[in-house]
Amino acid sequence: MYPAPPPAPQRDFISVTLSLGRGSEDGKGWRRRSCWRKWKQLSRLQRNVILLVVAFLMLCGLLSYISVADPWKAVRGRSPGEQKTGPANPPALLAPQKADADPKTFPGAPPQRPQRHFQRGPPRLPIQVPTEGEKDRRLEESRRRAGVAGGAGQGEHTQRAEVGWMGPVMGPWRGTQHPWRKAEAPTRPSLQASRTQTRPATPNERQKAVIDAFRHAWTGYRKFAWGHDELKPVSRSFSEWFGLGLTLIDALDTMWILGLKKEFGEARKWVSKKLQFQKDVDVNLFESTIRILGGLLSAYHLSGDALFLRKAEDFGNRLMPAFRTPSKIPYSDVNIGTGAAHPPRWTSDSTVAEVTSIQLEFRELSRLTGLRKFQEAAEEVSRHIHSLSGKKDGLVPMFINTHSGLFTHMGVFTVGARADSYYEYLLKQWVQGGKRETRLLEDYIEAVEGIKRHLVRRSEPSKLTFVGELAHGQFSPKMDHLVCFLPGTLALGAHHGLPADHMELAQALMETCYQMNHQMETGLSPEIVHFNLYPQKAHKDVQVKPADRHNLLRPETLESLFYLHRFTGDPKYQDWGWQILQSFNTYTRVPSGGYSSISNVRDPHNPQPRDKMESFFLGETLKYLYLLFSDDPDLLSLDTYVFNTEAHPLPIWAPA
Ligand code: DMJ
Repeated sequence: MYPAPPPAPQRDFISVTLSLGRGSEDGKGWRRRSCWRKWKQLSRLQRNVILLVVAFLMLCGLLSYISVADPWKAVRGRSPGEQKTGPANPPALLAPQKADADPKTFPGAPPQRPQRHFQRGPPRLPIQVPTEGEKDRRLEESRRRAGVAGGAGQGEHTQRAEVGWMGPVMGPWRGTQHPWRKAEAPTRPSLQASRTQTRPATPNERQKAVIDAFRHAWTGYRKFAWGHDELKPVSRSFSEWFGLGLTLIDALDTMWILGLKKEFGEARKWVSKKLQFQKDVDVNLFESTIRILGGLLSAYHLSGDALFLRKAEDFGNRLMPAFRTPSKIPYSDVNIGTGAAHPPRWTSDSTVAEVTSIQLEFRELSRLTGLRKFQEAAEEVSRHIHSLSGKKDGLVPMFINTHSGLFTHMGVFTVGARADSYYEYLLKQWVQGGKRETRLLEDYIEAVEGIKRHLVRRSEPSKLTFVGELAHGQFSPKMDHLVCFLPGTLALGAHHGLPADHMELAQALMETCYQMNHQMETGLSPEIVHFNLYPQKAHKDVQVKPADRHNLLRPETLESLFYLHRFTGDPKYQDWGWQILQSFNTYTRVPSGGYSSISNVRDPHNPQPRDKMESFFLGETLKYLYLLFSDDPDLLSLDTYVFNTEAHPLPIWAPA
């Protein structure tokens, strides 16, 4: 018995049998039949299904051809080098040429032909109405992605700059204005036009020596501290402060200016792939603003690469909780991961210099993003301090309380640590804003008068002009090396039309700062000096206490030499800077890579390396040296740029 046959399967599909090939046994019969007859034998439904399938397959083929062909075309269009590395920002990185050559080949190498690589950057920044909602943020972000690199149709709300062979040259300004600023007069966010730079950088011998020094420092950082905050060159390791690659970010624009294309590209890649701010870490508001925010903004302006602006905006947002205090005077520290902000453990005070030296960066961040909150928070602080009592002829105390908003530790006045960049930023904000904010100018001029009246004296026997300190009416002839920023700032003010005696004071102080280096056995200034006030035999003008003998590779003397040389053209300033560079090379250069701060500038036989290379050595010291040795006033023109207190150039906004 066979089991009953299974029921016929229900057909819920159409069977299409395509007989496109046959066995050899019936091949003859198949060939005799024409395709057409076979096609006719099919039902209408079967024919339609076949047509549909064929059409679908053709469509798929077409689409996959398009998606493969486009990138292929793009790859074939690039240079071999670019095909290999996938350039992060090809136009920008084309710019630096000459300095990228091996420094050893410089002396005898034939001069390269000038090359012109004009780029556009930062191109057509979208200026938008600030938006708070997430939907708008996303819209803004996508617009920025598309638009910062060249969003069309921005009309008059665009800015444009040309990036030349080495850094940008702001092109003819097309007048931008934030919608939210339209009603406000003082600071129209637009850039001054400047002369277009038509020549490439051909570093002179001294600039090549700076490039060599930078490369040596960078080699150490790259080998032993890559991605960490600071190099410890002697122990060939690193130290962390914020854990944000501080040296790398601080050095970005220096690499651009020095023409170090390869190094810049590598660092850019790190920023793109590794730098992230979602971290449970406390940062100091001031230090991270001037180094990280300033560094990113400047890298953005020079390279035109929107990556840096995105990072800057992200970072700026994370700093904002610091301003949430009863007085709106920000706390010194903020956790960029959690948003928790707080004063230092031992006090609820903030340092006056710190809370008044973040404005250039926050204002520029607002101008670029169209988000007014950054500028408002920072300007609220300076407005508050403008109207605060407790100053002495424009001089400010060193501390301010975050709860009461009042100055504390009254009666002590210095232009050194804790107050220095308050004075610097009064002038520089006025310059940045197109010289329209008279409140800032008045405060600055008053402060310079206060400095002259209360703090400036002359030493004996050489009559060096110096800036001392005042404590409760008592003058102290103590001067921090930090004060050596002042000659440069005074000269900058004079250049921008302030009284000529500011320039005279600048030149006198410059001589003193040089002597603070020159009179030391290593040729490097100590951290603090005391000047002799009494004409006694065998007393020297400059005296150093044992605890003050260290040198941290600071930039201030070189910073001022740069300004003084720029405005006077006197080559002696370059010669003085050259001497200091020699001293850095002799006493602080570590053979395996990097430079180290030292503990004793008075002992050339044992300067006692401290095993630390501060990020500002690359961010400031070497940058100012390189600029000092340039005889080209258009290289980062001081009519186009204002340098923040960490030497990061930011554009000057044009007057309305
Ligand atoms: C830098 O971080 C800045 O220049 C700041 O204004 C003062 N201290 C260092 C350099 O000395």
